[in-house]
Amino acid sequence: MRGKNWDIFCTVVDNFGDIGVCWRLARQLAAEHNMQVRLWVDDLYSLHRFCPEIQVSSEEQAQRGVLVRHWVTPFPRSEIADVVIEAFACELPDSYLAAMAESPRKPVWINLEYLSAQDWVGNCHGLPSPHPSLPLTKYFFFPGFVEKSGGLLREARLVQRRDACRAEPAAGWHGLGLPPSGPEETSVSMFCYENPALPELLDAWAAGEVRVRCLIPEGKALIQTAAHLGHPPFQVGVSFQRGNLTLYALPFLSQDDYDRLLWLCDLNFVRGEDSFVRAQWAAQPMVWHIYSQQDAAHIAKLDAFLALYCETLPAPASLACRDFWMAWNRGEGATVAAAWQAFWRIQPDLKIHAAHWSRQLCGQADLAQQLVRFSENLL
Ligand code: TRH
Repeated sequence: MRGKNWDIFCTVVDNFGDIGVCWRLARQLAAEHNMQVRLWVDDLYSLHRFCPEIQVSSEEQAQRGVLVRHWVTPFPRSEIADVVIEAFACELPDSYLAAMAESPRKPVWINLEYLSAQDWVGNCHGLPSPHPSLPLTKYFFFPGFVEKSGGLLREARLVQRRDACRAEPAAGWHGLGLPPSGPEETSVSMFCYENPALPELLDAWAAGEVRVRCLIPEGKALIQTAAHLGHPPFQVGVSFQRGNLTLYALPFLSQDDYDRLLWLCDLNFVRGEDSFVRAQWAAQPMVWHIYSQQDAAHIAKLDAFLALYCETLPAPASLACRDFWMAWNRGEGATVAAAWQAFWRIQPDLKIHAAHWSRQLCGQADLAQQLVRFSENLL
């Protein structure tokens, strides 16, 4: 049946967000919409980091219902799909594009864009862009938080799985190889870019009155924390205590385990795009370290999200949340340490708010579902 074959193209620019989103989307299209999905990715190693089953030297492999293809140059001859997703403006291989143009049955060609809460997204979502020389049209598909956007990735039964995991926290922690949170202990997950404010925040937690256990998967935050602690070496599998702060160095988790970590923690520091969305499904207080862009374009993006997210928070909580997020994103250590006190006090408000926000977002059709509908309308 036409419409069942999907090709997703992904280049890994840096970090894990691009392939993180594409892998999630590919799995969901296969599992929930019964699509035949090929995922073309130029860097199998990045995918392997959160999907350990991936064999990095394999040109073609079936994993979790998806045919994963190593995107190499020159691009191999291959049938074109019914729906072609070009993720984050990565350019399709010339030979594939030519085959699309020559085909009597043109595929639906969609550019999946980055997530933003900015107003213009609603006006640009779904717009066509005719190719300047070929008989093809590309459509822009924008994920987002509002009705006029393409929605967010959310698998079926995600909320039920989250709630079931939370109902048995000891088993959940055990599954991650960690002891359960102690009494009066606040568990915080830490995933961020290199951030000059991180050492001072850790120091503030160590000297603070609250018992914080901070869980840091392998990556930039862990490297920075280890450098800050100096001696003894702080590596994966090691825990470290200073004052009221206990630190745990975790391996880089599979996407499913990372979800569990977010569900079980009381507060999640996340970054980029995909972990940011997962933290919203975790429905716990969160702090977002946005991916920084040239000319500080990311600040407008951060502002737009904060405006939407804080809209229904009581004014003092909204202010404390905004102050902490802004200081964290500017990397101002002293300001972050000072803003932490007020941010800590609003945790009960934020917890209620996060649950409400997540419920409200669940009212939207999810991104995979919207993509399927969008392409069906065009076929
Ligand atoms: O890695 P990122 O910084 O990705 C970024 C953003 O997507 C950004 O918009 C983009 O322009 C840039 O990449 C190129 O953060 P993000 O988006 O949260 O992606 C991280 C992925 O890694 C996500 O799928 C969650 C996953 N992850 C795990 O599976 N296990 C882990 O232990 C951790 C920490 C993350």
